[in-house]
Amino acid sequence: MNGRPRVLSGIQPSGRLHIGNYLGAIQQWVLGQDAKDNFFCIVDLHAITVPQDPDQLRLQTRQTAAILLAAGIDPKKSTLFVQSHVRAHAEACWILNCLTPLGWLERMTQYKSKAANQETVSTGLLNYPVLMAADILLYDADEVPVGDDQRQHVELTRDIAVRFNHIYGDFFVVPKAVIREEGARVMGLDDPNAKMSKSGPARGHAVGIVDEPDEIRYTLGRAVTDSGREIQFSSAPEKAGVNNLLQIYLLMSGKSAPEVERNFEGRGYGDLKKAVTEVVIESLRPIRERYAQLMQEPDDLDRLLATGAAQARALAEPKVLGLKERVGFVLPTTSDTST
Ligand code: AQP
Repeated sequence: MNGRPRVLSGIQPSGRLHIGNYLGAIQQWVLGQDAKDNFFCIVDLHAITVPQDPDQLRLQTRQTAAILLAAGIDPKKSTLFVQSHVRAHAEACWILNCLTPLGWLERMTQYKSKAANQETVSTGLLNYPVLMAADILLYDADEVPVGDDQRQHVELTRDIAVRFNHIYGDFFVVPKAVIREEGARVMGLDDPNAKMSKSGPARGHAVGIVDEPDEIRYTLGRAVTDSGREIQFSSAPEKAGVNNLLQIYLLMSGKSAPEVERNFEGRGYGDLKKAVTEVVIESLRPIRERYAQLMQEPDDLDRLLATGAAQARALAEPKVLGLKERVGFVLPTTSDTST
């Protein structure tokens, strides 16, 4: 690790990955790769906290891996793996469940909003943040780069780590969330007051990272704006649509906020949408092309994920053994490989 901060972050293979996932998380993972010791996890155990079709989940898991690689996650610099390939995550989750007060979980806002959309709410959905704490704490991660929607879960991870350390003695690193100011919460294009989400409406809501240019034109062309004319960054609720488009433009173009505003001075919303569309299509084009190549070779993807899982296990397994030891379990003898 060479004294570099250790980073862990995850992404659910729960649907079509969108530019909110890209700008809130993946882009910062890629940009931080050289300076950090990186672990990126495709969190399939998290995905099943809401119902998933098994074949679709398998496909989405490989698609997610291919998107991350196409976006620039480099297996020589980062460990990329599938959560369920490292069983220490589920084991650590159980132990942490047993010291996490129910009330801490019941007040999680993501739980409340996701539960409201489910006919039957699984206990897994309630426990989701504890599993996320296990993901992070197993690797002694210092930093967790995420979008703003995950801020509360990282805070809870810190609380769980502090509680464990208090009861059993210093054992976990207490991590911090790393949330960029720009792109931390990309909003839905059909409703700029709701977060862009994989589980949003099928069309018009999100731009998928590997969407075809025509689909991107469709979505951004219909983006909700307002009845005014001002094209400026603004936190006013009535300007949320225009502000969202400007944020997307800023992050995709690499320009500064004053440059972006100057660029649109005296221009109308139609021009804004066209410019955002072009910059999004061109920024995502190399990712889409590389993704298509990677998806032709699923065996290569699986091999790469197997290597990542072996690297992850090298850290997670000793850590979970230490965890079991702390809470008082009799550890298996070295000849017993089943645990
Ligand atoms: N709209 C967003 N803006 C900025 N960042 C976002 N992230 C998600 N949506 C936005 C960040 O992407 C990373 C991976 O997210 P996730 O797969 O763990 O799931 P999520 O946060 O629950 O995101 P979704 O896309 O809305 O998925 P579903 O619909 O399945 O719940 C995280 O760092 C997240 O913050």
